[in-house]
Amino acid sequence: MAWEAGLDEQSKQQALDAFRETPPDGEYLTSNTGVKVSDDQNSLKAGVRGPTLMEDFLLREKITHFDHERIPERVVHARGSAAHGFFQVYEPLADITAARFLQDPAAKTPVFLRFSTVAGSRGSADTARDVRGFAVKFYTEEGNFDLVGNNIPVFFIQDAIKFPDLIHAAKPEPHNEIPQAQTAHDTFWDFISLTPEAMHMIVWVMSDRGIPRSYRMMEGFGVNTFRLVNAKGEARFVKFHWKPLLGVHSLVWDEAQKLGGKDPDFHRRDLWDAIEQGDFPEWELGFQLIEEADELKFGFDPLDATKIWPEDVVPVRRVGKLTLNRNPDNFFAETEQVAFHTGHVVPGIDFSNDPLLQGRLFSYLDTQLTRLGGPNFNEIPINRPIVEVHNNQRDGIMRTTINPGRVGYFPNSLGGGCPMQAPGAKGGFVSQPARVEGQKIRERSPSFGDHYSQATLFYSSMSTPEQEHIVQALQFELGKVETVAIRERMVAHLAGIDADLAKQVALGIGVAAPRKMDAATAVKRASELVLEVTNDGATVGTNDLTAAEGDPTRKAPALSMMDTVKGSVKSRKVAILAADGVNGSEVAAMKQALADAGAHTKVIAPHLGTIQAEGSEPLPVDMTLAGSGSVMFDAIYVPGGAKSVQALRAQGDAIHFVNEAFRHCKAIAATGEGVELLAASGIAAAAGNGGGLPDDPALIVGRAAGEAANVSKAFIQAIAQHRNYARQRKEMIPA
Ligand code: HDE
Repeated sequence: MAWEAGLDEQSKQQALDAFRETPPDGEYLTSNTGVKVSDDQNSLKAGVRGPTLMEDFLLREKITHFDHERIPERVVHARGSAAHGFFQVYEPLADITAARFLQDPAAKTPVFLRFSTVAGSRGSADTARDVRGFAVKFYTEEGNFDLVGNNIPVFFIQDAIKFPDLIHAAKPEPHNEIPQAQTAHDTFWDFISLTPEAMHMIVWVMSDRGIPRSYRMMEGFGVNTFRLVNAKGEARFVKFHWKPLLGVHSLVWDEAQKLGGKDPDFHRRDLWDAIEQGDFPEWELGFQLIEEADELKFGFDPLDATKIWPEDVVPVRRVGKLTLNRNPDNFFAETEQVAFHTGHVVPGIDFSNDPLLQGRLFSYLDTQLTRLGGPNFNEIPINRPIVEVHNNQRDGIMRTTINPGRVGYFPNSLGGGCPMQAPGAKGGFVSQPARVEGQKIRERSPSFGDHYSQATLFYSSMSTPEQEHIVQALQFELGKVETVAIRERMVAHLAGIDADLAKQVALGIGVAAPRKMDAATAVKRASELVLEVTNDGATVGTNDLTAAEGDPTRKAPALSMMDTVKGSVKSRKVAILAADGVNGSEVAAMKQALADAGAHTKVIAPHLGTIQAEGSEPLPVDMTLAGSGSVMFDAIYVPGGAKSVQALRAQGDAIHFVNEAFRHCKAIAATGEGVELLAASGIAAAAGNGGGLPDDPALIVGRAAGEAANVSKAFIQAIAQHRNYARQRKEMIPA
């Protein structure tokens, strides 16, 4: 038979198995009502060449189900990936919260964590410049707690009423639905340039935090201020943090854009592969706490979501660890149908009056009604709590619970009074009493009025390469804005953040740099603000900044990614460039050294299958030069073998591979004749001393046979530094 030609025995058997008559596990194909289906390949027709019959209930059921497969995508955070795991607290936290899942270090609380981008549609690329969602569902013994956060600790706006405008401005423009998953367009910057409170968040999004290397290498933040309440009823304000044990690392912008084409699923694949390979991602949960009595003692208002609580002023206490260890079985059933809600809290966790949080408390429940079709979304397996649900809510679309009996109300006597209310002492949720008084008023508290100090703090705390990246990001984004007045308005705001930042961006986008004076007069600083205001707007005092907050030259070390966790190559990906004739023992030694250190390697060659290796068995090829790219890897290695290197030198793709990795500041190693490929690429000129190759800690070469061990050691050290951003003259490399 023609279909068998060229197939090996195993493939032939698999093809035959697909059509055999007795399933190995006894599971026959059925309709949704359980009727076994005898033929799922042909519809019911009047004669083999005749029309299809309406009677075909199997065809109609299958097609109808298919027609309704899509549900509305999330209005924001539509593109996401998720995984299962567990959370363990380090020590009992009874002194600060009554939440039971935060008491027993031996207990493992199951979690489901969904990461996302905000602006793009479900099918958009992972590596767009954007905020990343970081939403955790804890399935606790006291019900579900959702910590719905982002990878950036502040937000664009202070009041929820502005959210639809922000999102309308950021999404593709409504007349032509362009651009997808990008903020580099007029409507976004029009809105931002008219919204000074967004400036702090803007510098974060334009920084490298907007293009993470991996979901596994991002921080997470609850953003809004919550309250923790202990069993004695004592409350404290809290900000939630997630600290990745792999450190915080990013892509570079050129790489992020190329990955959008080469591998739009880059982050999704990275998360999936890491978990499959046993490289379980881990984060520590952290709390920043402010006593209620100290609410107004800082240079920021704790209710203002556009402000951080600088970690040098309010330290982060690490209280436990989250581990992701299982990929979902079904994307739709779990990742797509999971429904997070800021209002899903457990006793011991309560809200603050942050006006952004207050609006979110309404929005998340409301949106699930449309997205998941009705009020029963908590019955979907991924949303179901691990504890039993007893209440008098009934019916509705897709109700699956079957409530027996005739009692569906409270109080009742016919049901023995059940289900009964649980007082606080029995674990019932009791809202923390708080005094509320004030004028009914549509106004912002004056204590929310400083929109620039923390943006300045962020920018000043960056290292030089990080500052350069912010300038380049703003030049790119604002360079796409056609309306000159919007570009000018933005540059004026930037001058309020940093005069030099404004000057550099202005130059790149062809507008005049504003005079420093203009910006300074437009900007209110925390030190000038009256921070102590009562709920009805009356002023009761002025703010005293702590010495650290008042220092204009201050840097907040936690903001820069340069001092993040480094030193490990665990789960990093290394490309080995090779062709026929590659030195097999060099490849084997490097692979072994990298594997021992926890990194993963892929052999990249001109064709798939195997390549001949000198001195060893043929080497299986993982990817082709044309089907991969340096952007998919953290580092590259070029082994020796005269014939292999000669073949690679003749391939533009191989030269490009090297150039691009160099341009993106990645670690590059070569041994034996492999060094000649580096010398033949553009990097020799950029490196300064030509074929001798450079004095660059992330460029490691060993020509002599005995040097391989030293090379692998230095290579591993360089990969563990993530990038060598200080690499000189990288801009001259065309990549
Ligand atoms: Fe959301 N947000 N948001 N948001 N948000 C949604 O809920 C909303 C905000 C965040 O993986 C929606 O189920 C309002 C801040 C994440 O399923 C919606 C406001 C933060 C996710 C919604 C905000 C977030 C969402 C859309 C301003 C960081 C994805 C689909 C008041 C702390 C969760 C959905 C997932 C999703 C509304 C602001 C994080 C419409 C009104 C601040 C991670 O309800």
